[in-house]
Amino acid sequence: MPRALITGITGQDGLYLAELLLGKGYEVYGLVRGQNNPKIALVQSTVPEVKILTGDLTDISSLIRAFSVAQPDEVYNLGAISFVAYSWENASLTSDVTGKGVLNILEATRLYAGKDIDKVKFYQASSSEMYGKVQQVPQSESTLLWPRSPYGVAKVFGHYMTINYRESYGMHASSGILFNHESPRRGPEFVTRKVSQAVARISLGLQDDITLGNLDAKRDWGFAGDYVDAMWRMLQQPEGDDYVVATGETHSIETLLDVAFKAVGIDDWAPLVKQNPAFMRPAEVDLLIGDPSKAKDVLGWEPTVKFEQLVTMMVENDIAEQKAQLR
Ligand code: NDP
Ligand code: GDR
Repeated sequence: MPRALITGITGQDGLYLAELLLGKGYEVYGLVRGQNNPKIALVQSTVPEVKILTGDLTDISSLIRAFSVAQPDEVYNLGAISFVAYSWENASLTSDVTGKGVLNILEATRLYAGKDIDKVKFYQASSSEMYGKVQQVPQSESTLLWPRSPYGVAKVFGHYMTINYRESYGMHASSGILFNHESPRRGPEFVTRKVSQAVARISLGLQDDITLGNLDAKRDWGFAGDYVDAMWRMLQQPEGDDYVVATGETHSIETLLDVAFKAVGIDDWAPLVKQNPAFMRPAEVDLLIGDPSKAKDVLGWEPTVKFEQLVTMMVENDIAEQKAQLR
């Protein structure tokens, strides 16, 4: 039975990846931070077979300990401070967790492997946020990186450190440059879920309107369930490498609002949407659109959920959740 260690198990991707790996017969270990993390209950109810280990990406000794218990064949580093807006207000912490945390887990992986570097394969959750300022459209594995947030800068550090461990030590280390991916499990601070929750509540008469920031930004949004499959496929290749994972389509926040409101029968959403500069960012990533050709050709990976389907799924899920809370 193959063994996997996942950091960030309590997050959106951690849960989908755990489900995928358990379905393939893996023994799955999940790293959870904090002394009494309230999200342990979520992991236990969603994927009860996962074995929980305590640890933090900023504490290398906790990672070394986790490796000695999990004895993994595959490591998926999904843990991070992942909210871009928060990263300006907590830039140093974001650098420690999202940046240096990657070095900590790479080093723990190397120490665990010892002389047999082929013993373990490593996945790093890199991000389209590393592209930042638009240099090239669509963005591919060779596009220049120009991050526009402390989060993006920290991810660039982790990305190159992963490449460096591959080149220095021959480690099977892969970096997935994943574009935005969403689901009913997306955190409510991110724009898609903020919109799907608000639209659900407005349609049920529980909320009057929604306040957002920049409506012009464009993102390449896919479904998280599809994207964790790409992570697994990367680690099944003979060598580690870097791959863009995206749909190849982009949509603005305005289009997101169009589709979400349409799902509840509202065509004219303008009176229901307010804007507040508090939700604008000091520097914005205006346009993301990925070229997933390499993932398609080498990994045989393709997205299965279209944008409209994804947004409708999220709104319908939130309507059901809101109704359940009313009962
Ligand atoms: P989430 O924000 O949902 O999950 C982040 C996870 O990281 C949580 O489990 C969180 O734990 C954990 N974490 C935070 N701080 C630490 C720490 N100090 N030590 C260990 N774990 C920690 O993110 P997603 O699931 O959406 O994303 C997974 C990864 O992929 C992240 O690295 C993200 O940056 C990256 N990514 C995501 C994309 C997306 O569109 N979703 C696109 C590209 C990259 P806790 O619950 O305790 O806070
Ligand atoms: P992003 O996702 O920054 O792309 O990072 P987010 O959903 O936070 O923002 C997307 C775009 O929407 C605009 N926006 C708003 N965003 C939020 N959160 N709240 C608002 O009210 C709002 N109004 C407009 C933003 O300005 C932005 O342009 C996500 C995270 O999952 C990262 O961890 C990951 O690396 C990248 O996707 C790829």
